[in-house]
Amino acid sequence: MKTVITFGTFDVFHVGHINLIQRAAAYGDRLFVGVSTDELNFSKKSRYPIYNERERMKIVNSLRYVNLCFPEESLEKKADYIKYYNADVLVMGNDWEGKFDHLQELCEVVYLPRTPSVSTTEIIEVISST
Ligand code: C2G
Repeated sequence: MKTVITFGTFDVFHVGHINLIQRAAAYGDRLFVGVSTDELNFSKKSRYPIYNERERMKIVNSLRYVNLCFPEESLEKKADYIKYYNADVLVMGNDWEGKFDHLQELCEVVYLPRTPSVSTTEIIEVISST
């Protein structure tokens, strides 16, 4: 049983998110997803997500590719989550390229290309300007 783990905010869920999740799931037999908490987002981006963490986790948890969903409370806790969930592969979008190479001592680390031309930030900008 090969376990894949990935992390993200998944705010205003869009096709780029599902492409990443679908490809991540294909790396193993089950996929566990850490969803960034509202506080983690605030500390990184100085704003809260549009959808709160309960809503974002409900969306991610309802996807057929996802076997388990948990709150990601700190970017620095990735090693702890990998060990706790016995993950064999960490998959991240390539906006994080190289950032988690040190975790290769715990599991395989894979960076996947992002889906071009779609982002939560742009969606929010378009909606707020109309
Ligand atoms: N993604 C993608 N293509 C896009 C947009 C996003 O492949 N057009 C991927 C990202 O690379 C990431 C995942 O979808 O792997 C979730 O994206 P975000 O919600 O933007 O996640 P982020 O805030 O970068 O993650 O430990 C990571 C943190 O949880 C934060």
